[in-house]
Amino acid sequence: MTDSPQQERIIGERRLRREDPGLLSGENRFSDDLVVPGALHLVLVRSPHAHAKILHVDANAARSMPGVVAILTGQDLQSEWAAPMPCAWPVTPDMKNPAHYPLATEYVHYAGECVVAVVARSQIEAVDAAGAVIVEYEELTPVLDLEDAVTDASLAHEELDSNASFVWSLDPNPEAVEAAFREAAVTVSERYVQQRLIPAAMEPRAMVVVPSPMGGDYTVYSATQIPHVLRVMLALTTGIPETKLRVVAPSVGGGFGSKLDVYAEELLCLVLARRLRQPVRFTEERGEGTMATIHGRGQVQYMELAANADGKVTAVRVKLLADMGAYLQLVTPGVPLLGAFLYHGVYDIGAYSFTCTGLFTNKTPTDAYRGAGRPEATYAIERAMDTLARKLAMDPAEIRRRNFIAAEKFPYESVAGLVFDSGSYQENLAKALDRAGYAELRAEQQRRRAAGDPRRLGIGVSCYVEMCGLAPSRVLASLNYGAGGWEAATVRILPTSKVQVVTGTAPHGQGHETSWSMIVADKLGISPDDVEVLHSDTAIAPHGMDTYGSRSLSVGGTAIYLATERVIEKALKIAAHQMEVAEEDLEYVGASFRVKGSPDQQLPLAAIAFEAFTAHNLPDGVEPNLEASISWDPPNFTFPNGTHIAVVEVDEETGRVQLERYIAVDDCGNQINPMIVEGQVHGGITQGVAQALYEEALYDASGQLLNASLADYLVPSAAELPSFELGSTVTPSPTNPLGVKGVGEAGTIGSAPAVINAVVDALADLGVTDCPMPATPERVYSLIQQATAAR
Ligand code: MCN
Repeated sequence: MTDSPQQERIIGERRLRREDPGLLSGENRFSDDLVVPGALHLVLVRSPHAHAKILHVDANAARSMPGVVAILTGQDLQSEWAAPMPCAWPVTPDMKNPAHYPLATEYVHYAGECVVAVVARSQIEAVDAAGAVIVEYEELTPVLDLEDAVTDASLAHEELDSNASFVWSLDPNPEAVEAAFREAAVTVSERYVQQRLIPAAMEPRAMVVVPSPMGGDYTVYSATQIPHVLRVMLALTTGIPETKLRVVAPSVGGGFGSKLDVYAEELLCLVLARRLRQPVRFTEERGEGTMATIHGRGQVQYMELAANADGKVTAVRVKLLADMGAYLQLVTPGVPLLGAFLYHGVYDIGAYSFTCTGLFTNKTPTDAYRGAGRPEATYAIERAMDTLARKLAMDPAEIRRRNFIAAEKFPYESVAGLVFDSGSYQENLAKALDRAGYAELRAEQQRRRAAGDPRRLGIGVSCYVEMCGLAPSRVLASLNYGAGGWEAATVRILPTSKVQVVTGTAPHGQGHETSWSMIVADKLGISPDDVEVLHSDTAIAPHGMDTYGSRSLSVGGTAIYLATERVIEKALKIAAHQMEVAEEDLEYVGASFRVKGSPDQQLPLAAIAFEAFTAHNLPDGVEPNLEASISWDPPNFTFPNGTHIAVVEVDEETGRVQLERYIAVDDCGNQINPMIVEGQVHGGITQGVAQALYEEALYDASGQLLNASLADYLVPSAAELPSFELGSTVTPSPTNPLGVKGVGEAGTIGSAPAVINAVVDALADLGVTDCPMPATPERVYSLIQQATAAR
């Protein structure tokens, strides 16, 4: 039996997100909204120093303050832990990973680290008592700069003999790389800095742990992207059996990777609830979250290209210093690896070498932030391609065209060992250039230059490919990742023919309820409104790998699709039995089974669902109920790709960069809901533009975060941005039956290099060849001054 072509398609429709009314009306409940009678409040005394020895904690005065229930130090809680805080990605066998506990015991390693837990009956009482706790420290020299860290002149962790946590290399053919550089007509050698970014999700982290009144069981409500993984990690770290833990992620207001983690506060709330036998809650303050929630990026990239005289790149060599921050969080060391395979970008290159040194510093730990490794890789190759074009006096679009992996080469085995599924990079570029009116933009740029117009025009092109859809479990094993990459789904048709979908994905802004209902409705020929999607509660959806790495559609959506297919297969058996015809004589059209060639003879799915429920007349060997469960492990990643073009105006007199236009052509394979796709691309582009122009976590010489509040850390809003001009190409992925690729990170991956390429392009005739991120007016102005002085 196959789908009938007559079936009305729902996949591909622009449908409004069913999630939004609840979010927009304030009806939805976030973790901090949950009313839990009798809940105690946890407030943390945090280290004010980046690196120090704890000499003494004096909590006597605080203990006698009103409402205080408990004040506990790291030593007091040490017996609560079955294991240190988890890092699930030991990228090398000899990776150094200093033991990390929720409360520091002897030393602190970043400003903001938790030192003392204060529990009181109200938030205000806990805050007051925390203010009365006196901690004496002996300050130690902090390690703050990555290029200093690599010298080991000072150590971030006193017990280690080096700041390096690991060195990881991918060097399939070193001789070929050497030869390519030896024989190159032209080489590029650049140093780029990926500044630290603060994820700044709209909802700060919040959690409440509720012990069951009978004792022994705990429900953990947390603003997390990973309820399933969190449950496993909470069990391993606290010794509480997994069976006694239920993790629920209520509505979650964004994460961007920052909620893909196991945090000290989650562990503390859990063990305090166990110890005190009462619910315990914690909600971070924004200024606290900017220090205590993970940061993103934080890399220094040494990027080299070898090329021949006509611009064909022959080798890419990358050396990376990656800032782990003070500790390895859940996937910290793996973040650079997600980019390690992609520094050659969309180009067909013969020789490749990548080495990454992961270094400890006395700063907030880093971890996955939207794109995780792939924006960094794309930035390096796309900036370097522009430099190469400039050296060869070629147009940036032309040099890209000459190097693209040709459309007919897919599936394409890359020099780094990946198999890219599908793509048409030429078409992406052509569409984007056309949409931008590239030739006219270049003419306008020349006109302004000739006229000495201080409003300089810059055009930046960036082409990207990413690997997402994490991930084939076997590949994850080869990278030493501590979990699988499958996803689970159950599809069940209830007696009244309403459909329930249970998914292991954990949406936090991506619109899964809408998308998953569309996949099922499309397959079953019913209305999406008849499909309920259940998620983010381990009691309801016991299996899952959660949401990150733009995996949810290509892995989780596929699992749902396959489970729906199985339900139809079972329904077919029942229908054939009821109708007394052979299975192969039936076709499924418009939510009914009908006899091929006799459309009047049909049995609706609704009738079969009821039959499966009463089980009065089922065929032999067919179990009651219309339900199927799947755990699907993808055979490969998916490889979304695209071309982005930024058009900026740089004011020569002030250094101000205005993003005038932004054109993006993305290929995420077949689109389930183009409106959601566009929304994802909008958000992603905004985050990449933010890195290019606005955001940077700034530290002073003692390791204090200088812009810990959102008054100082500039997160752009719609007011700073033009209306994005979006287009797409579609090369369906052959790795899954839906033909889909991820889109959740694509915008972020393509955008920062497009914007910086545009800024440098605007100033190139002055002799400017690079502009570090973020391209603040001050920075751009001083580049203009230096370039003008050097002329
Ligand atoms: N989609 C589609 N057709 C495609 C691809 C995707 O209709 N070809 C839809 C999907 O059905 C889904 C959405 O787009 O509704 C995103 O799907 P996918 O690309 O699979 O990404 P995930 O759902 O796994 O989301 C994770 C991704 C990541 S890694 C980050 S970081 C991120 C992002 O999503 N964080 C977000 N988008 C975010 N959006 C919001 N609002 N908040 C965040 O924290």
